Amino acid sequence: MHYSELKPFGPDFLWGASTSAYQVEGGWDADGKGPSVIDVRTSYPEGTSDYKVAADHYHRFREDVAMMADMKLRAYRFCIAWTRIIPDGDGEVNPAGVKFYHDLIDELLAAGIEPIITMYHFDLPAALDEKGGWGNPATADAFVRFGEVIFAEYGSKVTYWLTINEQNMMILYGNAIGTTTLTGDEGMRDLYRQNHLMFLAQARVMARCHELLPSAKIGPAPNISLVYPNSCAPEDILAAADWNAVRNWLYLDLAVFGRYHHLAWAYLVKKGWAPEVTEEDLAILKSGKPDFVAFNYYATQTVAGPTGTAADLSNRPGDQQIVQGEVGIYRAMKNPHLPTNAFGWEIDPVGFRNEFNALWDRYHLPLLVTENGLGAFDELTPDGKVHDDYRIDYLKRHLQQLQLALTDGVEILGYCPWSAIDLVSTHQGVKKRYGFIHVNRDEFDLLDLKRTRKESSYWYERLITTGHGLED
Ligand code: BGP
Repeated sequence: MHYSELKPFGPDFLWGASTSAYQVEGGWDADGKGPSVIDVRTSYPEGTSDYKVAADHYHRFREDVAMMADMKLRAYRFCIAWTRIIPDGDGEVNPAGVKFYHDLIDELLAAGIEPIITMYHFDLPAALDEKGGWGNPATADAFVRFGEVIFAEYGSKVTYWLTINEQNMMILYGNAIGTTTLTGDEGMRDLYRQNHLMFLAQARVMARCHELLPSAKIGPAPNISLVYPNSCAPEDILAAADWNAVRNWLYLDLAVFGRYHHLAWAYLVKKGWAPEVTEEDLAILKSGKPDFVAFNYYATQTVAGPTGTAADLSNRPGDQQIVQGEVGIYRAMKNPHLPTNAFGWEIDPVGFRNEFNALWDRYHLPLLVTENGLGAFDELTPDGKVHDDYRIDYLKRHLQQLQLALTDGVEILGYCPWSAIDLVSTHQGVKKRYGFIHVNRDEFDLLDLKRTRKESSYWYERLITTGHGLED
């Protein structure tokens, strides 16, 4: 639909930016922090850094918050590292870790920035991993207890809580993210069992949050890539419905409705990967309800019917945004209408609007964007600036579509692009930068870690303060 007038952003719209603990903090063993699965990892993708220093936000958070305040951010979405609060995941609470997040939250509130907290962003305590990780039901108990600790500590200061970041990526790319070391059918069965136990943990934590903090709001934060059919061929429509169910709706249907999507369940049964689900599980799943749906959006995906063999299901190397195809399910296609970024991810601003509408239509819960952004090889030029006009263009095109979705009638709480500050990317290290704020370090040379606001941060500030910047 075209409109001659657009709905304005409301005064409470959460203009924010995001990070995660392990990608930005550093201080990986500082002040009693225990190791997470990320810290004990022994290999990283070739040519990429580990996460031990990252952007050193742990030691420089006051300077970072001051820069966010300069940018006039109204929200900051960050993760509380479970291993700072409870170093071994289920034992003693670490007072120094608790203090760090009090200090960070207080600094944000003093600057008028709303904290939005992710409880878990890929960084499982290593001690729990040794005891079976999410595959051990005791991990869910430990997660609920971790939730109780942080709700009690920070609940009077924090309204918005996110349960688990991108549970779907932890399952679909389990070997890459470290959710399992098993491969083949055994690995997939293990992953979908862990997946089920994570849903139980999530439902319990949402219920507990509501009991302890009646005015708090809590929701899941999956990575949603709306799946397009490659054409109007009925086979393509079917394949898109199947892959949408397995990649996207499975995760949100469980979080919101407490049930498995029928196509996703049929897929799990067909593959022999379906977890055991008891009556008690179903009751737990229904007992925890989200107040909103948060989601990370980078791209859409396009699929065709599952013709062909394993060898020609996809012509591109896969990662979280590039599908690979699956025999008997779908064939991955490159969308000829979309450009790609330097890392091969398709750029689809209109897909953002499509996705808002699909999510609102399905769940009718307010939506919060917790990630969206452009990874690029930014350069600090001799004039001391980072001229990331390509990022401004990316963000502008996505926000134009967000405003159209608002006008369509979708309820949108806020926009927190990835990322507030440069950090270590999940797949491509330091050189793939996303931040509004440049951090002066190389992949392996820490240099001086000096912060510099990029041109995009000035554009974003102007948009937040004046409402201008989305005009063509
Ligand atoms: C999401 C993660 C983030 C972040 C982002 C970009 O999957 O939640 O942690 O890494 O993707 O991905 P990448 O760093 O691989 O470019």
